[in-house]
Amino acid sequence: MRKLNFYEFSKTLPILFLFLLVACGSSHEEKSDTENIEATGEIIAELTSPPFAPKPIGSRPARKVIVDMEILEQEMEMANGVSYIYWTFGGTVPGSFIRTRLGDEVEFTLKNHPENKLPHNIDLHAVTGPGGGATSSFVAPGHEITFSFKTLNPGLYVYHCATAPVGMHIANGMYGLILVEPPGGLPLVDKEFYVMQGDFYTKGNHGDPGLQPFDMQKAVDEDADYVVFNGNTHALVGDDALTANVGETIRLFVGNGGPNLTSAFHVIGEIFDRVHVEGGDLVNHNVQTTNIPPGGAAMVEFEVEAPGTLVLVDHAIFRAFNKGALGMLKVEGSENSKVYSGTIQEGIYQPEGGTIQEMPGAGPAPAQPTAASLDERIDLGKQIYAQTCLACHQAEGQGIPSAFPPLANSDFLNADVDRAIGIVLHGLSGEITVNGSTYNSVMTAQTLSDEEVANVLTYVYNSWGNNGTEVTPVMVTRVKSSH
Ligand code: HEC
Ligand SMILES: [Cu+2]
Repeated sequence: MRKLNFYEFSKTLPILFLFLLVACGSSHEEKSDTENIEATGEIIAELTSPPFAPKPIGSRPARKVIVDMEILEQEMEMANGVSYIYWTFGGTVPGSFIRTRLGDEVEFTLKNHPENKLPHNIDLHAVTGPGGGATSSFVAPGHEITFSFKTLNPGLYVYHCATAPVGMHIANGMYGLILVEPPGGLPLVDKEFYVMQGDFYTKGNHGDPGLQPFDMQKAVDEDADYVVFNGNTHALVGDDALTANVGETIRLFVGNGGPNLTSAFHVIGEIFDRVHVEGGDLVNHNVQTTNIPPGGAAMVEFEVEAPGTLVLVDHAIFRAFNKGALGMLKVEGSENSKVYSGTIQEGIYQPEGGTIQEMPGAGPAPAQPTAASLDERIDLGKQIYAQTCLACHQAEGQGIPSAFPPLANSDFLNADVDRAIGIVLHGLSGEITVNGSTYNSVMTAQTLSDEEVANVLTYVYNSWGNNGTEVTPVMVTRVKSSH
């Protein structure tokens, strides 16, 4: 390549300057323009569950878009024989896909199902405003809240719950994607899919059967048991694999909920023709692997030229074959020997990924156990604590300063057992003083059986320096009927 000498270079400078001026000028204009785009008329947003995305916006003008989303806490399968209590936006991990256009006015209603145990909120990275909406959307179980925002920047954005402890809400599956299309929409493709990676932390190791509670320490240590696409190890394999036909153009909306791990997103057997890097305007071409950080996204586009099974992985490859970050795109059609001679054998990756499938089944869920001794009551209570109370009162009952009071060595707890039973049964609000600090917050009523209330409180009373009281179901029933 010929080098410019200084003289030639100085001649090009003014042109360069002019170019920069125009570039800066236009981008400033764009931003103020988007604030002023008028939203006319009203539509109800089409929300879709993964792996599908709603219909493209096409040529529609900016509108008022009504989004109605329900938070559901529910047990679902993490892997064969392994289940987990997921906290979800819309009943799936990732949550429902929201598709908007630049300049839309989104009226967002967030509902927290009455049977949920925890308050939640939503932080949408597409929102310009405090906490991305989180400060306006905090909602307790059995309540709903509405807020609105205008989409000012096109791109693909993550949304997630931002309720303390934030990491735990995200680790339990509270994330999804919201797309803001430019006017006129993204170029049309034949198939679009919605895929989101997440890392999960369980008390047991990868594959240990049964209902697995969240493990806070492993999450802090970033020591994931599962790294998966769309919430579990099998969301995109077998009958649930993505499908396409030879010659089709594909767009993957790929997000990463984290909470911790950056994805080296790669499709085995394909080269990305285009990647909207970080979900923004910058388009890179001919990419093998793209980095997607937690709380980030990318749009990945390619044409499928030959039949066979393409394999979606996190190319930090132990995550794919040993932790679950593996999905499939089955391409059907006639051979194209110009591109590839021979078919990728389907299931070629199964022997390694298959370890997940070979775990012994957990069998039918056992009937609710009744404690026969104090030790058993404490054991059962410990499990309930991990699933129900830990999120707020923390693993060692230490609480969170000025948000959640401690249960460890709590003078308030130890002073009155009937009051403690009442708090778990009916919830608590208003100012209280625990170990000299005041709290003025809300604990929602917990939906537990009398036996469970007895067990969990017995566990608490027999842990962390508390006074060793045994709470029996009879005591719980008595408090209930005296109320
Ligand atoms: C959504 C968060 C949350 C969950 C889940 C939760 N609590 Fe609480 N808890 C609170 C808050 C907040 C307070 C203080 C309320 C106030 O300020 O009036 C509290 C207060 C208490 C108190 C009295 C204060 C103290 O520290 O001794 C007890 C006892 C208690 N909770 C037990 C439990 C038990 C047992 C569970 C599980 C069955 C549980 N809580 C689940 C948030 C929660
Ligand atoms: Cu949440």
